[in-house]
Amino acid sequence: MPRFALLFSLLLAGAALGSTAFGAGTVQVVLSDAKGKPVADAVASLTRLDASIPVVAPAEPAVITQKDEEFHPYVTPIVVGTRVSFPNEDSIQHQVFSQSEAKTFDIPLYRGAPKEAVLFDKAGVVTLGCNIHDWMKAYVVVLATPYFSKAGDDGKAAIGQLPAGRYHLEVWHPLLAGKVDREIVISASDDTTQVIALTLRPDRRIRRAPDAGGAGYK
Ligand SMILES: [Cu+2]
Repeated sequence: MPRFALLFSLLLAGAALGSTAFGAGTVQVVLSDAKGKPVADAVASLTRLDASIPVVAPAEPAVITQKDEEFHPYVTPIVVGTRVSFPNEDSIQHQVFSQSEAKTFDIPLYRGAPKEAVLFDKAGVVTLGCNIHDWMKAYVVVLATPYFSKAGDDGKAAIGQLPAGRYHLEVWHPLLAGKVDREIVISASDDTTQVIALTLRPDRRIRRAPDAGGAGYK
């Protein structure tokens, strides 16, 4: 086959399969506070603007454990339709409740594994508490997009496998003041980095467990 004909058929194949056939992009979101310190536990999510992408909930529930009178992890991002189970690994009883609009529920005091996992069927942020240990707090971030990542201690959240297109980038953190809201364009097999300085409210959580010696959080 002459070279120009081969090139032409490759172009045709590319046009027929669409841009996703040429790979997928990755966005690395680098989050810091106003002083430049990395921000852990922030959830970065990308919502496609030029196509609607369905979310598929995992068959297995996510797990938020109660241990040493705290919820672990502190922030759990999931997609709409995911169930979450709340095993209690302490020897004392805990309760779990939420009064958030995206999910209101109440699991009465229990030890061990509660009877069933809780279904999160609406997008939004759900604040969890335990009604006998009021310092116990955790967040479930329920997302209507499959493209998200939670920042580690280095403040970095990587979102991969992104088809080329226009996306709305959002960042959520329990202490975030204001909003992070940008539109970005991903080209296939392109790696892009978004560096974002977050304005955070002061962390006023104080642990009041008797064995905590009144120590605050890091
Ligand atoms: Cu508790």
